[in-house]
Amino acid sequence: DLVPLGELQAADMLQQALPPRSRGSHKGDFGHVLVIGGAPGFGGAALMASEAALRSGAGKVSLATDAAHVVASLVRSPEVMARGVEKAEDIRALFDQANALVVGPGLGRQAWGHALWQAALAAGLPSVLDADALNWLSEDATCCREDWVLTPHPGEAARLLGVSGAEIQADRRAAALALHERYGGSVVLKGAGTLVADADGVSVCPYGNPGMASGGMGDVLSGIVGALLAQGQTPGEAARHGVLLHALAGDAAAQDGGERGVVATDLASYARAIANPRR
Ligand code: NPW
Ligand code: AMP
Ligand code: MG
Repeated sequence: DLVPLGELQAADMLQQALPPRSRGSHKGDFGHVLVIGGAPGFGGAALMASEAALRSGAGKVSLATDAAHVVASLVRSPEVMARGVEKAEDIRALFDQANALVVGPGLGRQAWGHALWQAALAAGLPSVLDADALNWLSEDATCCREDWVLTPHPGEAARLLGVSGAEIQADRRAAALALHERYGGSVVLKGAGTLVADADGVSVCPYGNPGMASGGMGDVLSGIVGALLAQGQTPGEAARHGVLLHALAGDAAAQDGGERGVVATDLASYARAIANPRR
């Protein structure tokens, strides 16, 4: 339960709960995340998700994105195996190597994004669905899986339930539970006081701050949760621990210089410091 802990206690608990790294471990022990997203104009979202997955301990990270974004990804994060994909067949071979997917950051609402969404769904791997994957989920009315984590903001939640954003915000707990009922899995309803709802009940994250109200923050969260899924956490664990790590990192970033101007790529260094015990 995320509620009663102070920040330091929460960080201690998180360190205990994150996948351990034994002395003899190798990259194959920490999973392989495949991020699928980045339509023209939204390349940064997929890059931020893949970088966040790497920085959250994933052993390997691949990125399937529009070909125009491959060079930028290689320059920014050469550790990420970035592939330009034109059509769904281009990513099928990548599914064999991955053990968790992050689908949706910057995926877009055009035919390209829809084809990749459908291929990702058919892969049957544990998945984080964010951003445009949630929009496709609402349109295709797909139901239900227990091995996915849905990370809607209130606007995306409204589309998924066919109601207004104001109705979501009027009773966030009921909305999170309704999303779980309708779509299964672990549901992360983002925003101040992020909720996680699934078969284990509803948790609220008391951390995070308005400095996090800037583009890309949700894309970073999806990469963090994907990395925890790939490292063997259950969807419920990955959702709760990922939300906590993201919010504590956002708070550390805001404490270090103020809320205004915190950007999504700032979070990685703080998340790393929080996720690792002090030496
Ligand atoms: P309003 O009108 O602002 O009050 P969209 P998106 C509402 C990519 N990105 N509380 C909001 O409400 C993403 O990954 C790429 C209440 C509005 O109605 C996606 O693929 C970036 N309402 C794509 O862009 C950086 C809230 O939801 C609607 C709310 C579109 O994603 C940016 C907006 O949602 C971005 O991540 C809240 N807390 N939050 C990049 N650098 O490449 C949102 N709403 O239409 O789904 O647009 O979230 O920007
Ligand atoms: P997105 O809208 O998909 O980029 O996601 C925004 C991320 O930043 C989510 O994880 C939100 O919970 C977080 N966030 C945005 N605004 C706030 C806020 N005022 N307080 C706490 N967290 C926030
Ligand atoms: Mg988002």
